Amino acid sequence: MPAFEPSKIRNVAVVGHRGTGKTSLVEAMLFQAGATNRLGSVEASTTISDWDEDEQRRQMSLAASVCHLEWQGRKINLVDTPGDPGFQADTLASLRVVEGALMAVNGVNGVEVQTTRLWERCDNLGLCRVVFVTMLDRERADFFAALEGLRSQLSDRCVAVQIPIGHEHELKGIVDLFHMRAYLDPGGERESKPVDIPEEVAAQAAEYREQLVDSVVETDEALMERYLEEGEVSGEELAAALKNAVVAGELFPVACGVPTKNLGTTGLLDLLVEGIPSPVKKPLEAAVDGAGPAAFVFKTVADPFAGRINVFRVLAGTLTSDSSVVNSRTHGKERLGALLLLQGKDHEQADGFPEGDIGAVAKLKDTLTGDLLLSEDKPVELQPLSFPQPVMSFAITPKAKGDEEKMAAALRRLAEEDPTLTLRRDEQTGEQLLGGLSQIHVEVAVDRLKRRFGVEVELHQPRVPYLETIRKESRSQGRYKKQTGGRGQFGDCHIVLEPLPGHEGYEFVDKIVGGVIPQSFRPAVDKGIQEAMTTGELAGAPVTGVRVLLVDGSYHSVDSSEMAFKIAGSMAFKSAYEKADPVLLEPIMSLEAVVPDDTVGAVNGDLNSRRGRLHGMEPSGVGMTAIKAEVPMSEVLTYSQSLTSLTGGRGDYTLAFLRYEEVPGHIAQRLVEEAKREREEARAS
Ligand SMILES: Nc1nc2c(ncn2[C@@H]2O[C@H](COP(=O)(O)OP(=O)(O)OP(=O)(O)O)[C@@H](O)[C@H]2O)c(=O)[nH]1
Ligand SMILES: [Mg+2]
Repeated sequence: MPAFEPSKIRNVAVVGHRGTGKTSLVEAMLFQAGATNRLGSVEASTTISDWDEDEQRRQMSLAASVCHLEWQGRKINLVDTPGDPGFQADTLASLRVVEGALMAVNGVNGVEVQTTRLWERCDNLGLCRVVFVTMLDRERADFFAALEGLRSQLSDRCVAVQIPIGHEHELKGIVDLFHMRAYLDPGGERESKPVDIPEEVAAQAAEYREQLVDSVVETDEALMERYLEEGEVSGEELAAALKNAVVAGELFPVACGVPTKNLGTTGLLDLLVEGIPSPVKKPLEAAVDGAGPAAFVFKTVADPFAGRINVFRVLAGTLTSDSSVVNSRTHGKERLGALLLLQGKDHEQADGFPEGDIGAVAKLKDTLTGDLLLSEDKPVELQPLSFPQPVMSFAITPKAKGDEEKMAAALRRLAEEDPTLTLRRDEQTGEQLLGGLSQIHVEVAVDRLKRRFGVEVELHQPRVPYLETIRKESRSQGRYKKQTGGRGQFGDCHIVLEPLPGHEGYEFVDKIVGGVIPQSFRPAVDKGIQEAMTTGELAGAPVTGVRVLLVDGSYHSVDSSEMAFKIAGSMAFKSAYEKADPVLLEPIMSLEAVVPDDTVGAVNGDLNSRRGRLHGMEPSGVGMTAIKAEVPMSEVLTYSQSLTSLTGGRGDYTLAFLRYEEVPGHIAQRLVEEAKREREEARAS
């Protein structure tokens, strides 16, 4: 493919709710433009963009896939993104490197949860949008209902530029309201030249054409005046005004069709060329203006064989192969070898990429998603990529003993590829925790560990990181005395424990007067106490929220040592702790679930039984309600399964840590007994 001027490039992220036909739509566009010779399908695992084995087995996109085609002398870069919220890292990153989004909407379901969320995201990023309503050949599909939903729930500036001819199984084609021509269902072949509008939809087409013209002229005062005076405007004027309105985000054209039959693709491609601004018209990052090329890495593929591939968008200048750049995060030099032009999994070598283009590069030393590559090391502030926090985590162990290191290394590789996959060791429980955005997100990671890296693992429910604290002031003495043969050991201290506000932190206050404990031994008391606090006497959890006053003590000029005072400190703490009314604390999470209206009662009832506290409800998208609540972490470790069954898979949720709170008495009692039993068992074995 020849190099294109920046003004002839269009970058489009294809986004939408899960299963709305994005991958099929990308396939249709590639086919119609001649970038591929056959129309592949998701069902037969033959699409260009869902090339990954895991995607094909699950018949869903799991990662962003970059493709390109040529249409009307323009290069269109298409980034097909996953609709499932578990895999939104790539979707969110992709939206950062394009001028426009193509929003796929299911013609049966209309606006769905993820449609609304992505729309808001596009609003925040100021992206131009084109909507495409799919599935019009399916039973109960209704383009006009979907259009109404778009207008009432997303924006009243959504306007139809195409309407269907016929419906459901009798769908025959679509009308292009802009040129007032029709495209008949090509049945999976290439769409050919448009034909006259069939009589059966002529009146309806005229009606919607008028709405389109009205909406467009409303965005242009001069045009509006002429329209009111003369009663009509020329096709060219209308085209120019529509283009301006779409680029300015004042109108969102709504097209429609059936990607799996390649119906509606021609009109859509025209619309992308016309409506989505080129990188020249809408510079992405003002911060990199000026000297030299700059590229932003928005995706990283960790291939166990080919190594790391970084996918980037050129923000300024031209990036050429065999040149050298600086990573602004590491300040390290990176040598660019061969540059790659991506078409799904295939790549072709490229000499360079101009400003605004999207390309890839293999084998950089230390470059990850979110990094900026510059011609020289200079300070540039880019808005960092931000990703959602994991909502669920599992304790993960290798099936084969001794595979721990291999597992950790493989997980690090996967996390490079997907920053929302997190691996961390829980200091308190010692477990390796794998965190993700959904059940299926974590399952896919486990599959990949096995298939790509040959590590088989097991997932367990993670332990809840309980804490302990005190509710009362108390005082105790710790006295350690030992006489064994030669030199003895002696340490003696008196301490007072006080609860700290908010159950947080630790303070050590030295109140010794007159040197009853020499200065040099006092830090040892502190150390002994802090060590004792790592495993509280109640349930073996760390103790927090305590102020310790060291008030008195005594020493022996020969037998005292740091060791002796450390032990004395620990003894004093343990005995004071028992008297200070200790209590267990548990993590409380804020939960936001979005569920179908008819399941709200069941979901709330279930949350109630999990000790949840409801904080509010509000409508969210068509027929959906957002529920906000606070729930103890221990009650939502496996919430994903419950929510799926309560909502028939239509609900989703996010969790975030809020604060620690006291565990209610009867539950605390059970936990304390369990911990006691565990400790006894550990001692016995
Ligand atoms: N009948 C019909 N089926 C369609 C249409 N568009 C897509 N499909 C089918 O719907 C299913 C989902 O399509 P995909 O293209 O994978 O949807 P997607 O939006 O990429 O899905 P995710 O990537 O998982 O979010 C596949 O089985 C497609 O063959 C359509 O217009 N009509
Ligand atoms: Mg897909």
